[in-house]
Amino acid sequence: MPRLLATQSHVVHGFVGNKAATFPLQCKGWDVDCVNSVQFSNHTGYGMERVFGTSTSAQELESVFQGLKSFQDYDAMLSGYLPNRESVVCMAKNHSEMKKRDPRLMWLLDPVMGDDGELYVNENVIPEYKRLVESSLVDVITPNQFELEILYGAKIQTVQELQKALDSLHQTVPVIVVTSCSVELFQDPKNLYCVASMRNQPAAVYRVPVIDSYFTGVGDLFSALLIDSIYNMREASGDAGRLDLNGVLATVHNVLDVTLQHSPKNLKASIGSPLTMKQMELRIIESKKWYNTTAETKDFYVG
Ligand code: PXL
Repeated sequence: MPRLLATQSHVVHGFVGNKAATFPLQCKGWDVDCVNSVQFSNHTGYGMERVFGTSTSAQELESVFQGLKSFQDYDAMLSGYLPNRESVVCMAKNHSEMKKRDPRLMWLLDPVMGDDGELYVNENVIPEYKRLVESSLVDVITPNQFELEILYGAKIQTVQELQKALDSLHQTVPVIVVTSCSVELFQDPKNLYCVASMRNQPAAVYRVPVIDSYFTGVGDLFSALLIDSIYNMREASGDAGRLDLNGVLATVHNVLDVTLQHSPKNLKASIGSPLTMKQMELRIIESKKWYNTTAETKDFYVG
C-alpha cells in the first residue's frame, strides 16, 4: 500500500484541503498521513467572520515533523494551503529534508497563493515558494495561471508565452500542471483550460466545460487525484510514462455532478453566504463509486 504525507488545511465541517484529499485517496488504496496546517471550523468562503479555529504555529508543525522523521517511509508527499510565511518555511524545510533522504519520494507542491489576479496569502510567502520551486526537489507543481505568473515573474498573455514560462520552470521542476488558465488565453469562457506539461515532452491542453456554480476545494481534490495518477504512471513506466489527465478530470467532473445533484435546484452559491456554501460543499463521500471506476473518457484532451 503506497503511503502519502499530506500537509494542508483541516476543516472540521466540509471538504477542502486534507478533508477533500483523504477519502478519495484512501478509496484508491493509499495510506494517508495528514499534517494539518490549520484547524478551522469551515472554509473561508463562509465569510472571514464565520471562520473559527486556529492556524498551526510553525513550532507546532516543526514538532509534528520531528516526530514523523524517526519512522519516515513515505512514497509521496503533497503540500497545499499554508496560512503564512512561517508555515511555508517549516513545510519547505521538512519536506525538503525528507526528499533529500529519500530521492524516490514523489513531491507534489500546490503553491497556493491566489487566483484571478488576487493574492490571498501575504506577499512575503512568494519568495519562499519561488525558492522551493528552484530547489530541484519538487517533482510536480499545480499552479493556476496567476500562480504560474508569480513563479515565472511575468504576465502570460499568449500560448507562446505560456510555453516559455513552462520551459523556464522545467529547468527545476519535471512536471507542471496549470490547473486553470485565464479566460483571455483561450478566448473561450464556456470552458476551463488545463495544461499538463512534462519536461522534454509537448504540453497537453485539456478543455473542461465550466459548471456555473461556486465550488470550494476542487483544486485540493484535483491535486490528490493527480498525485495518485502520476505515482501509478511512474510505477508502471518510469520516466518513459506519459501524463494523461483524462481520468483525473473525469473524476473531478463526476464529483461536481454528484455535488450538484445533492444541492437545491438553481442554487446560486456566493462567497460570504454560509447556507449556500454549506449546500455546495463537495460531496466527497457520496461520490465514492467514482474513485475506483477505470472507464476513462478522452473527451477533455484537445491537443
Ligand atoms: O483550497 C481551498 C481551501 C483550503 N483551505 C482553506 C480554505 C480553502 C478555500 O476556501 O478556506 C482554509
